[in-house]
Amino acid sequence: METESRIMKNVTSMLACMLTCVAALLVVAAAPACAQDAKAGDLVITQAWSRATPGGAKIAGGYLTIENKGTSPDRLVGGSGDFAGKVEIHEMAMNNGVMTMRPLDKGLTIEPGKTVKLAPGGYHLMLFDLKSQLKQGDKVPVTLQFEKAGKVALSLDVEGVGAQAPTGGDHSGHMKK
Ligand SMILES: [Cu+2]
Repeated sequence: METESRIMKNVTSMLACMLTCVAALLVVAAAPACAQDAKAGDLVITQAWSRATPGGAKIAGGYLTIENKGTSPDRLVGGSGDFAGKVEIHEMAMNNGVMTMRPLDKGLTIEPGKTVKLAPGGYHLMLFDLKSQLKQGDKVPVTLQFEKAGKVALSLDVEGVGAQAPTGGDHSGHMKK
């Protein structure tokens, strides 16, 4: 009997592990599905998202993917949004073993034929002076400013507090609204 229950335990933990792996795969596979694409000139912007903020938080990060389908470079130079007092473009990098972030004063260049990803741990939009809490399922409108493509309006899909990537495929959050 004891052996049997031990086997059951092993099987259960194996199953749990497999389910976790499958769930992780699903999240990755579903990522590009939901956020609306925005186009401006030769630029295509996809997977724009942000993270839910704890109550009282005044800053948040914004993440997106920018593809330059043209033949000349463009540059993301700034942004704005009604919900935030200020939007900056930041870079996060290791500096002497310490994670630091700094504003990109000259903006972020997107070379022709290249895709630049703003994601946790790297480039990101920094949203300052939030007027209200960002909640999971919200769509937050922002306007990005590019040197050549000009202004581009899009919205950030707000994901859960600990999200590392947009969940895209999970539309349940949107439907609740
Ligand atoms: Cu930052």
